[in-house]
Amino acid sequence: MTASQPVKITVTGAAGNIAYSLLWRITAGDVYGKDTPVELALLEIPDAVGAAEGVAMELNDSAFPLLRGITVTDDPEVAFKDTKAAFLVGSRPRTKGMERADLLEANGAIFTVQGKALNAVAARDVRVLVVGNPANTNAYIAANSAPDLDPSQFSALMRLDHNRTLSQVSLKTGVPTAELTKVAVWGNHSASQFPDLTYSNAEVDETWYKEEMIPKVAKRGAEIIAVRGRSSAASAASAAVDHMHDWIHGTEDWRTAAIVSDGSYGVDEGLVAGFPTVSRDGKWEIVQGLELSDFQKERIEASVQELREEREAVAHLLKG
Ligand code: NAX
Repeated sequence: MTASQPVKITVTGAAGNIAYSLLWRITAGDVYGKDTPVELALLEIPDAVGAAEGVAMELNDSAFPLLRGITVTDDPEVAFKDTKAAFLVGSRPRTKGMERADLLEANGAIFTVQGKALNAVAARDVRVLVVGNPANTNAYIAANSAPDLDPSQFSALMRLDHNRTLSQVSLKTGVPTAELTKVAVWGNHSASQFPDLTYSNAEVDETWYKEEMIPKVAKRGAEIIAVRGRSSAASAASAAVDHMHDWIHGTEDWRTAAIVSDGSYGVDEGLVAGFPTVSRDGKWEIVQGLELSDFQKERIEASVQELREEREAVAHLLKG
């Protein structure tokens, strides 16, 4: 890609909290690099298009050297036309009294439409990262609504869980996050997730790891809401940037990405689950050949079972 050709990047939920941080990081060049100009498409629901236009005004006011244009729209086919990277952040939040099944249903409707639109108009090598919850199952729905794209082009954000794990270990041991290796988070982006230190170089006490760290990381989203009064936003945006950056540029060490399973480690083929992965040649690859203990198998199976139940709850949306 030459410096004069901008890359089109789409962000949905553009008037929301996460986008307010994410868009600035993208436009600063933190995803594609400081020499790649960007053209942004901001997708919102009709009621929030006005607010997204305000976000676009502020982005323009930031005078980013790499910014080549912004489209604000409520039409997925406009937003995804020729896009190379889609951050699907917007989703229907869980409101008081809403059952998980209703949440899955409401989001299923959003992600079938967006998957179909990506299938129809996005660049053929588009990379899709679903951030909006329930992220894994929303990515599963989008991937299954896009038959002309490869399942490997769809992923869900579990890098925040990965980063939270690195951070907890670093705070406990004093070892900087960049020096910690082979950390991964398996399963669903939910309280059932399994942050796994089995292969890492972290020197921590087993009781702390199993009884304090795992639940702390798995429930960190709720803790942030309790303390900050609002859900994680800048840290989620930062993780989304890390995920897309590494997907494009590659990694040496392991990262966690929720990707479409090929059946590895007993995770049903087709489910979108967090795995230990590396990014090579522009693709996420599941780290192979790991021996799993009974403890690991149990934890992974519990989270995968939740993903199976979510798949079951949305199956009717994908018929026909
Ligand atoms: P906000 O409620 O601030 O913003 C969401 C925005 O999405 C709103 O402006 C809304 O109008 C828009 N939206 C809704 N439906 C849309 C559609 N069909 N097309 C386009 N836009 C649409 O939420 P925010 O704090 O930004 O969080 C966004 C999502 O990220 C939520 O689902 C949240 O649960 C999820 N998260 C996921 C994380 C992860 O690690 N995977 C962590 C952070 C966050 O909890």
